[in-house]
Amino acid sequence: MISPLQLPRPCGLKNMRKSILALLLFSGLAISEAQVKPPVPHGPVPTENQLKWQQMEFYAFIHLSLNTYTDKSWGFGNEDAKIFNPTKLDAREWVRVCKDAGMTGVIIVAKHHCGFCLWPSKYTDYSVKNSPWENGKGDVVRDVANACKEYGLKFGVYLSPWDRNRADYGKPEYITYFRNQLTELLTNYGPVFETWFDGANGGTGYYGGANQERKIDPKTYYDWPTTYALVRKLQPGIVIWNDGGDRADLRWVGTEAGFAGATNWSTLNGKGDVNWNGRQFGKEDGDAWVPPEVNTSIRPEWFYHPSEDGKTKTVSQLVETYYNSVGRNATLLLNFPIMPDGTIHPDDAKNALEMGKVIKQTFALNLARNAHIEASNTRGGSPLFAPGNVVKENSDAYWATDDDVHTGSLTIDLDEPTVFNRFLIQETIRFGQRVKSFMVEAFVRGNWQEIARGTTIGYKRILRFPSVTATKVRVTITDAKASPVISKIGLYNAPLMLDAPTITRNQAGKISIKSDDVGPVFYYTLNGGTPTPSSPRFTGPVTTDGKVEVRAIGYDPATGRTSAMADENFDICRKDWRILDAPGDAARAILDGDPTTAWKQDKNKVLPVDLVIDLGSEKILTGFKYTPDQGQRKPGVIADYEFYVSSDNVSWRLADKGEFSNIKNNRVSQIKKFTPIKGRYFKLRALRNTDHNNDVGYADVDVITD
Ligand code: FUL
Repeated sequence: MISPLQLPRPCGLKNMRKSILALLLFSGLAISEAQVKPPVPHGPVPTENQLKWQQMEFYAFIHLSLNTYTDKSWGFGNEDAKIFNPTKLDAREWVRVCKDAGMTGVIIVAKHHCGFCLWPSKYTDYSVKNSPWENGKGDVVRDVANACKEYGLKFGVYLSPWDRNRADYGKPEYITYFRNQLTELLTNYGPVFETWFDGANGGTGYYGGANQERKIDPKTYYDWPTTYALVRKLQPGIVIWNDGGDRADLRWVGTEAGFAGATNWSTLNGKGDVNWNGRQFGKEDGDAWVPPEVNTSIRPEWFYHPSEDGKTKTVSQLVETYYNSVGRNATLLLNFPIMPDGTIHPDDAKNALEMGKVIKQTFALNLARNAHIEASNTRGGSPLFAPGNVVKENSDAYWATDDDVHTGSLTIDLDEPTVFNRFLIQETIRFGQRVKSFMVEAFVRGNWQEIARGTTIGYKRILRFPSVTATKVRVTITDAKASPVISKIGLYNAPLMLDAPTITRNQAGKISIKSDDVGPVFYYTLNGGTPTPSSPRFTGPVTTDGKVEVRAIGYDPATGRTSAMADENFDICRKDWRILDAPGDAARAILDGDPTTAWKQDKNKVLPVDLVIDLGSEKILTGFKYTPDQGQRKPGVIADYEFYVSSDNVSWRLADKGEFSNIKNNRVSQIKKFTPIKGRYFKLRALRNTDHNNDVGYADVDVITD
């Protein structure tokens, strides 16, 4: 309050009245501003550690172990420690790549399921100290921790709860061993931002020579609450990742393919089982804050396999992964499989760096930074919660509405026509996650037009759409659990990624063309001609029947750039096909034209196992195509086959038999040709799979006709 002594000196009655009025207004404002309180948190909220972790957004996983030398995904636990010799290992080089790619931390796999330790643990001999690397004096964990310190990245550890080397695995003694190792890792290497407890648990293993199958109950065996307490005591700033057992600080998204659900709640129920939906989308009314982390590898597998050279995710795929993780309220944990010599493969480094460059470039300039913003409602009318806060850089300020206002809009006046194709929005999550849905409109040539819609926001949500040129943008919160609290809004103009598009045809014969980016338009031909921007433009599925060669290019309307050409040959249309002996509709995944969907035979069947398809009418067959399941879990990749043809589904003629060569290492489609043979039914018989068990799976099966 201003005391009477501080009153401005009157100079005439008129001035005095003015001064008093100003004083009243000023003090009135001061009182009302002080009275407008920030919103009250709604539902579960993040801890300080979770908040800091989420701001890290993008960080790395490093997989290097004995598997790197045996070409396996999971070691059995009996591999010789002497094979570990990454002679060119330079952790500073790894961390430099991570930093230059825009990552903020590194999680090193200190011990994978095989039990081999990348640090000289004093509780086992199965570690680097018994390897030739650095004459047994090396410590990979120390090297990474030091490099992280040097480059200003955070450091994290993965310690596999499952240990296939230990004789005591499955007994209570192992838990003491596990905690001792955890204590080493969380005490001797400085601050640790995250610890990762892999869910893969129990099964066959060496177990100190027992060579047994050991089953444990992951819910009870590890006594997680006690381990969590230890972790938090040793590292007060840490977050714990754990999919199995008791709920930790972070959740898995249910897939290692690199995406979280577009609707994404950071909340989950603190107790009880979590299913696919819970992992992918969270639980709107969950009672605990357990945000999602997307973990995926830059190659198909986690460890390095020479057969995956050439399969590094492309820059467009990596950028897509970023939008499907960081852009969906998750973080991105991207893995580098280290090569036997201890280095990151040049392709992996190159694509990660390029991806980082694209992301940096895209989000460098918020085109709304100088905009004038108006809100349909501002909390208590107070400038503290003003709409303009959403474009203030490096500020904790936010826009909030009155408590009883759960919907509302912000109108962003850009002053001049502005081109953009990305919309970014963030909630101030320390008040809880509130928004259930929102819509974005652009003011184009005097009219409002909807350009994007979203469901949840959370920490960060990014929407992509083809470029628009607009003078104003309106964001409307259409539904929320409580009054919205928005910390940031951004408009960006991303350079389009122009890879050759993907062409698919579904069972009905409809052709689809798409690419990993949103924005390119596609031109195509159906007669083998070279597509150009004057060819037909793809605007939606194109119906075809019979054999067809489809060629397509992507085109950026803003720059006139075109992509490389994609070319696909399709044989007869599969609309009349029926898969016999396959209950339910799931087997249709074999015919849907989408190589990412697959169907598996009943797991109780024993090889040989048949897939029988009715083509609907007689055809002259000259070959067939098999595309194996691209997934990681029990794909059932057929290695040896027989192919039969029949006219009546009773008497069968063998058309071809053989092997799908190298299919274990390279799971691409394989085409087999044979002497023409007429028939209405075909039978693909699986004689052996690449894992020598009875699993049989198919992503796609097609025929070649005369
Ligand atoms: C999985 C493990 O089984 C893989 O080998 C890998 O370590 C990945 C990060 O988690 O569950």
